[in-house]
Amino acid sequence: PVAQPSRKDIKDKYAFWGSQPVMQFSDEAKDVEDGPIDAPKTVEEVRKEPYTLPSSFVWCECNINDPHEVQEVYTLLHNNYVEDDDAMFRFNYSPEFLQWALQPPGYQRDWHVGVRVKGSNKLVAFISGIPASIRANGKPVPAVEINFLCVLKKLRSKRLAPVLIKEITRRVNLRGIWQAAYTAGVVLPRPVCGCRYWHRSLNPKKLIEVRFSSLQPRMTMARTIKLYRLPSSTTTPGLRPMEARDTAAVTELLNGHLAQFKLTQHFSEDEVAHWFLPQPLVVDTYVVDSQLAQQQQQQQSSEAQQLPAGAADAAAPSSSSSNGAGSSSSSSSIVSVVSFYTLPSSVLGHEEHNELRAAYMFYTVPGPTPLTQLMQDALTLAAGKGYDVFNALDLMDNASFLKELKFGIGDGALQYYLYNWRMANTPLQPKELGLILL
Ligand code: NHW
Repeated sequence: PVAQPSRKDIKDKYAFWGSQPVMQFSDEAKDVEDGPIDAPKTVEEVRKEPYTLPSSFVWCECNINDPHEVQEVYTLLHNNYVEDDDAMFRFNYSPEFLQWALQPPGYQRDWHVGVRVKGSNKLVAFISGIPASIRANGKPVPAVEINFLCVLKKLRSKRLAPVLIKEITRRVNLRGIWQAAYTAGVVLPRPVCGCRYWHRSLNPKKLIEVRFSSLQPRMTMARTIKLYRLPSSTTTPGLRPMEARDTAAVTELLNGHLAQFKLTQHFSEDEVAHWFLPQPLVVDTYVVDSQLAQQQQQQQSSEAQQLPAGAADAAAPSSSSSNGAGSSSSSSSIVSVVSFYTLPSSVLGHEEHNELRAAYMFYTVPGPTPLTQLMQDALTLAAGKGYDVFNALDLMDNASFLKELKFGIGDGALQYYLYNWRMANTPLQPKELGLILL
């Protein structure tokens, strides 16, 4: 079992999605050209009144900066958001994470849409959008990313979700944006790409105890623990946490790297600062700083010279540590980036454990550092910080390290979608995809 939603069989009729400007299963691949699906509209043509809710509910804007209101959204999601098929785990996004995820540069408060019960004021549904510059087949597509769609369990199957989706669409359209990207575990018309989650055990004993994973045949617990043991320190010279002064360099590296993918995001410096500067229990980003690597090597070799004869060779720096050496400005000495975010899952109905601490791979730019080595270091750092599992999708170049680094494939798929945008040559292969939504 995994903490991800799983695939639902493709239905033959989608009452709501069949009426929306999204690619349909019936679209012939040969006819598909990149571009919007709906005829272009102006902001003036967009409906001014909110969509009608059943009479006992009202719309609200959730102020994510307000400690009480972010707690209300947190509680709704904590009790009602995505579960795995067997209802053993449920995503448990923290309030701090929600503040980060929902308030990037250019965020709009009226895109944090809630539904409350009239009278009691209880928050019973939520959907959010944030601005993002998407690139699809090389074309810039100003868009929103939609996330955290949630309806209270007791109010399910009453067609509230389509109303939430139409209302956020209206509010986004009112600001002159006509496209969106989103992901879901369920199959809807029509995925631009289907990805799989892979899981790397960091704390196999706990993962087995909570039945996230099981003891493999002919394996003992002791052997399993040994199999997944990681080194106590990282190996890439010059690896250090990202700092504000690295922002320009990281932006350049990231956009340069992402340009090769068919569906991806383009980041401004402000966005990079927001999405990547480390925040405890929200996001971790490490950079490889070639100047630091050089200093570490010099220090190592001067230490080695003070060692008895013969020991110097063993302490000599490895050749991979000369990456990018010779650059003089501190910003351009950054050659690689690796990042992950923190998304725990609640463990449902277990006497001993109530939380699974999961790190999720975020954007990574290997540069001259071998990706497998960089990811091994990310696993080492995550294990050191006490995470139980490290999750990664099979997108970008990830297939190159997953098996070697002992990730196992999960049973949940993650589908990627675009709203009001047709993309030629889809579905993409996961290795052509360079977009990560939270
Ligand atoms: S995916 C996570 C979604 N949330 C959860 O799974 C939490 C637990 N589940 C729930 O809260 C990440 C409910 O089951 C939800 C559905 C609310 C999911 N995406 O109200 P009804 C995101 O947040 C369709 C889209 O009766 P319900 C991304 C379903 O196929 N549609 O169902 C969100 C059916 O339509 P059909 C989904 O169970 C992206 C209709 O909803 C869906 O009470 C949103 C049934 O509605 C899903 N995950 O509530 C789209 N799950 O055509 C954004 C079900 O089949 C689009 N449905 O009849 C772009 C908008 C912005 C555009 C701007 C230009």
